[in-house]
Amino acid sequence: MSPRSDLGRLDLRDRTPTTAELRASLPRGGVDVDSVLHHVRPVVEAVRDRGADAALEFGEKFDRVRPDRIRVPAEELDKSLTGLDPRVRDALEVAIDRARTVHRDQRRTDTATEVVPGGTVTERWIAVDRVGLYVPGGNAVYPSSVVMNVVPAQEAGVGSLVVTSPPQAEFGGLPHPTILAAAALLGVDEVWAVGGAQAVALLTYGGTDCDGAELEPVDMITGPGNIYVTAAKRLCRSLVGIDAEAGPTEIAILADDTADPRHVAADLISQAEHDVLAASVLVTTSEELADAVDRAVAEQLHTTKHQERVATALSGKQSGIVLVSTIDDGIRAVNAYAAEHLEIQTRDAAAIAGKIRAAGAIFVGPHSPVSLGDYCAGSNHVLPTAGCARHSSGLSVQTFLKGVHVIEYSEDALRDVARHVIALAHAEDLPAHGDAVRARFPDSPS
Ligand code: HSO
Ligand code: ZN
Repeated sequence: MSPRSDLGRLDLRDRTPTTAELRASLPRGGVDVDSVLHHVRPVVEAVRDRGADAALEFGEKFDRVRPDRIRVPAEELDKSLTGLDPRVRDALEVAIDRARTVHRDQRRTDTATEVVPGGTVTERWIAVDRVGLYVPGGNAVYPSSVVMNVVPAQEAGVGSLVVTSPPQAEFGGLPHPTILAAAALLGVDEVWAVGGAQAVALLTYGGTDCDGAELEPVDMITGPGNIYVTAAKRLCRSLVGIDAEAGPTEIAILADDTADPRHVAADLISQAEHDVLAASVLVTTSEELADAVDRAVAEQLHTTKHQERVATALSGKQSGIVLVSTIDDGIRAVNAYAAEHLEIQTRDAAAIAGKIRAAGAIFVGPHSPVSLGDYCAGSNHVLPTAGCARHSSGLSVQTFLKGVHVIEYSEDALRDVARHVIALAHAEDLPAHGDAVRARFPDSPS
């Protein structure tokens, strides 16, 4: 018999834990962003005070590279497309196309409600004017994340987009060519070669490139990054909008005895490949499946490329196998966990999926692995982590829209409701509020 993997086990079959107990006992990691704020604050302040010069100095210190110019020249974007592997180009085009199809459908339409005759409230959806998309460099080269950030922003109608990604010494101080190519395929022509906390600060405050070109500040910053990038976003969030803070990736799989253990193992490994802190959790009613997955993980670990990283992630406290007595207990467990990605590999998977109340995205049935959603399902892969799926959604067109109420009342409609406004103003001891209405009807009895 093959050996077992290092996945820990939690047996809940003899208990019915409360939601609080589930949250406390289910495997989960965590990143302490607060602990690096004191390193990041001086970086943000220096870029605020000295702009691009400071950003370049920090790049030289941390990334050991100083690009000639922060703004990537247009010819470099063109060149990146010429050099792109045609299979990767095809795949990116499919990913972009499917993401557009889904995100185009998300666009909300304005709604005009006639509250009373002559009194309307219209909700108008207005796109954020200028958005900065952070794309990490280094080990993680994710052109797919460029797609997942740019497409919803474009479909929302964001007029001005800048992609920023760390300069790479091996590419002559430019961001990774695949990142440039993804931006070019998406029609983004403004790319900055700057990374880390200094990139977030530069997006927030703006600056001037070495050759005098303006780096305009943005209204909102989205995109994943390391702990320093996240800390910088936290520090800048009063000045710019940010997306949710992305923690290490997570996959939870709810499975019964009908699931194929090799597929479950492969899917757990697939997300563990991202990061030593990634979480891979199997919740199952079947001890046989748990044992078989354990063996399959041990077997597949031998051949997977990022073996060490995966093994560390799977043996960490954030990963493991949870045994439950019934599928309803399993549903309660995964709802309490609120995973970034949740796969349902059970009988009647669609019906079980309908009972899920908290997950960043739900992958239903045996042919919907998370990797499909990472690249080519059409869904977005920027999703809430660390249990935030209890209250938040992934990136969508909606992220880049602001709902603005437009209020228009006629004289009669205002007269009709005036006494109620005055009564409430009086109840709140804000009589000037009432006076503002009364002033419009000087002849009416109060
Ligand atoms: N699973 C990651 C996204 C990703 N996977 C990018 C591959 N590339 C977080 O949802
Ligand atoms: Zn992934």
